[in-house]
Amino acid sequence: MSALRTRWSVVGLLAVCILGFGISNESGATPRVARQVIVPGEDRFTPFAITIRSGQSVQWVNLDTDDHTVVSNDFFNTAGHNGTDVLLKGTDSNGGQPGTFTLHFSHPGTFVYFCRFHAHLDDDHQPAAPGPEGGIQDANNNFGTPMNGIITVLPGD
Ligand SMILES: [Cu+2]
Repeated sequence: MSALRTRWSVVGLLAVCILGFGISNESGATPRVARQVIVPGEDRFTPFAITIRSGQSVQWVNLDTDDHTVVSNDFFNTAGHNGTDVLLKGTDSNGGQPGTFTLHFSHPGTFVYFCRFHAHLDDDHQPAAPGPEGGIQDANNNFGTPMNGIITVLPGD
């Protein structure tokens, strides 16, 4: 369990350190999309980790031909939107257009999520790769990486 906590602490720290520069300062009353998470033509979310401020929104854009999903991992999720389970249509099932989905985050925390088509949660609530039927194949032909991501929501300005 301590290894589990350490792993997620590292993920959160990396998100803050590496992606903190990507925080945009936007003015205006209406919430606007601060960051996008792209599904390229393969089974992954990119970037894996992003950081936003409370009051900002994130938009997922599925550029793949296949459908994917955004599912909240409620065991780790502290940023709201528990129970999220949304189909992110691929271009094949969406008239040639990328499927999109937007969430607005109104308080700090982490939003940990996965695609239930290309990952599942193990006994420790960690996303696990589904094997050759899905997930990300590396250069050595292993399918060790589940399709998942994390959003760190920092306090607002
Ligand atoms: Cu997927």
